[in-house]
Amino acid sequence: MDITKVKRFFDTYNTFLILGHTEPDGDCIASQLSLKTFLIRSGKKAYCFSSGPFERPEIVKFKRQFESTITPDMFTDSTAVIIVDCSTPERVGELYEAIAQKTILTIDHHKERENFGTYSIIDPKAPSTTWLIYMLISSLGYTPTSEEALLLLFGLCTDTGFFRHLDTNSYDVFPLVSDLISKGASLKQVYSMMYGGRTLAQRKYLARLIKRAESYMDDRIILTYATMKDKKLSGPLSRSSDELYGLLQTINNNEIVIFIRQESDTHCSVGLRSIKKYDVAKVAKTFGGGGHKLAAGFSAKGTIKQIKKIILKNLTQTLVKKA
Ligand SMILES: [Mn+2]
Repeated sequence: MDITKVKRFFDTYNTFLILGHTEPDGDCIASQLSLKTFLIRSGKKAYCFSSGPFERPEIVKFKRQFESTITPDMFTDSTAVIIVDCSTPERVGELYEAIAQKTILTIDHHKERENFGTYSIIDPKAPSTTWLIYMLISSLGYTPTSEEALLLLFGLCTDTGFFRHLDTNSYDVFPLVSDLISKGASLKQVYSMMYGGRTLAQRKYLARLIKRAESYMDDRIILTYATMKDKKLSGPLSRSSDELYGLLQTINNNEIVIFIRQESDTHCSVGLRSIKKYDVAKVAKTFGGGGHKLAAGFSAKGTIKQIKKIILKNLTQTLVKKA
C-alpha cells in the first residue's frame, strides 16, 4: 500500500477502532496502543479493543486501556477499523463480525496469512508489527513520542525474545532501536516489563514444566506440557512460555521445542519453536494454525496424550526425511 493511499485512509475517517488478536501478546498490545496515542494526537478519535485474555504477565497492566464492547457513538459513518498483528479474521475473535462491513486496514508481519480487509500494510520480513507502526508514523511525517517509543520498543523486544531470535539479516533493526531510545525508550525498562513481576508460584511452575520435559531423536525434539491443574496451582499469570522455550532451546542438538497446554477438557493449544531453519509455521498450518517460521502454534481437539502422539508422528517423520 503506497503512502498516498495510507494518507487518504487516515484523512477520510475521524474515528478508528483498533483491533488485535485473541490471546494478545506484547507486540499486539503495543501496536494497538501506540497507534491509538498517535491517532489521538493527530486529532482523531481512537479506541483499542481486545477480547483478551490478558494472561501473559508482561501485558496484564495494559488491560484497563482496552474496551471489550463497541458502543454506538464509536460506530458512525466516519468510523474505520485497523487490525494489527493478525493473520486471519478468525484470530480477531468475536469482535470481527461486528466490524466486518467497515473499511478495514490490516497491518501485519505474519508469513502465513489470509488476505482480508480493504487495505493492508504487510511485511513478513518485519521483526514485529510495532516496526510497521513505526514506519507508518514516520512515513506520515511524525516522530514517536516517548510513550509511543517505549511501546514500539516493547513490541519489538517481545516478538524477538529480547533480540535473541535475530539473525545475520537483522542489521536494519538497530537503527530503529537507536532512534526509539533517542526518543525516550529504555531497554532496561522493557526488560523488566518483560521478565519482572513474577511470583514464586510462577517460577515453580516453570521448574515443573522443565522437569517433565521429554526428549525425542537425541534431543532434536523436546516436548513438555501443562495441564489445567498446573494453571490452577500457579495462578492466572502462568504463561512463562517465552522463558520455557528459551531454556529448552539451549539444549545441544535441539531443533524443535513443543509445548502442549491443556486449555479445557476437550481442547489443547500447541506452541512450536524452531531454533535453526526448520519451518514450524508450515507444520502449524497443517493443523489449522499459523505463525512465523521459527515460532508458530495451533489449537486442537483432544487430550494432551492424543495430541502429543499426532504432533510427534508428524515431526519425527519430517525430521527423518530431512536427515
Ligand atoms: Mn507480532
